[in-house]
Amino acid sequence: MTYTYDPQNVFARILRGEIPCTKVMETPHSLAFRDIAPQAPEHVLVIPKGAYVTFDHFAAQASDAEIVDFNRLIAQLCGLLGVAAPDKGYRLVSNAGRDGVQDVPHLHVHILAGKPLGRMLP
Ligand code: D5M
Repeated sequence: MTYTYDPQNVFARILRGEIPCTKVMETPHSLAFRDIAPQAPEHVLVIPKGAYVTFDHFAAQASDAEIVDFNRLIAQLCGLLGVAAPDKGYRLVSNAGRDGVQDVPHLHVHILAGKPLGRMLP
């Protein structure tokens, strides 16, 4: 599979410091910041610093260090936000491609939490 990365996408511009974000945490390979249009009381986006378009692109081509860093950051954020399961809980969403209705073509995982989120799948 070939992936074409657009270096002008908004998250690439955030990573380059060209536009601001409300940073929550940063690690050597990843960045977490608040979503500009929150859909829940806690809505944080987690992105790798590398130029990956989707989860499948990242999982296939990123280094083990990047993949571990990204996943551990998500887990740390659940603790930092005070929403770790089973006490409270959260939802992770990663939209990919046309059918996934991905607006920003740089891999991002949404962490949604802070209220009962309702059932997503039947
Ligand atoms: O959703 C992309 C998400 O990215 C959407 O929830 C808004 C968010 N977004 C867009 N621009 C910004 C900036 N500048 N800061 C923070 N959040 C932003 P998806 O449909 O999953 O691609």
